[in-house]
Amino acid sequence: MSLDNASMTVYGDSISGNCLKVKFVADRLGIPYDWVETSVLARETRTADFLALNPAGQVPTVTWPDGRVLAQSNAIMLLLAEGSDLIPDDPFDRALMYQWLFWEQYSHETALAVLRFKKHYLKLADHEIDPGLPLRCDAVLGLMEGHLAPRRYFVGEKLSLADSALVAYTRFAHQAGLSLPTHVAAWVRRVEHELEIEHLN
Ligand SMILES: N[C@@H](CCC(=O)N[C@@H](CS)C(=O)NCC(=O)O)C(=O)O
Repeated sequence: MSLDNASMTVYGDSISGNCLKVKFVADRLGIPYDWVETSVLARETRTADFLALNPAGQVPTVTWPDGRVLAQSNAIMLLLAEGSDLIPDDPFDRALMYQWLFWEQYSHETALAVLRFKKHYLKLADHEIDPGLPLRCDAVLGLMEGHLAPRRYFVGEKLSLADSALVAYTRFAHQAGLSLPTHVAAWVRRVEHELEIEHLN
């Protein structure tokens, strides 16, 4: 499929880091798209029309005029970035990028994004939140800090999809009541600058 001549539609919620990942990569690579704002809080991902598109009822979901549909933020980013400098040429560096993408989904997003949602959007008090969740966030940020202390990017000393994915919820950490360690904070600014996205706090 050529992405050049088939314009895509992104069903996304602007408050969602997973959706913003798709925007970051498409904008960076100059890939045109129509953005259809789809609110999770308003349950627009649970309408019959949306579920017909993506039975998982989740954004981001991307469609093309020929009827193709693709979900999962990291799968979408990987498709958009195919052949670009956001995916390392070296096979081992590429595998490291996948390593961080899988970690992002399994360990990072499930901690930082969930804590942010509970605190910032559901307005839950601390005593209503599983005490293990902030601890998992601290562990995630500690691991990132250790990795970034001697380097500027997650893989191969240049921006890759690993950075685009991990920055998405890390830059919202203040909304989860978390403060970023030094090297993580500097990396967020660096990646925001490279992707030309605004700094939030
Ligand atoms: N692993 C998926 C997660 C997608 C996801 O959880 N999306 C949320 C918004 S961030 C959603 O659509 N939630 C609505 C729902 O589950 O009802 C991805 O990376 O795209």
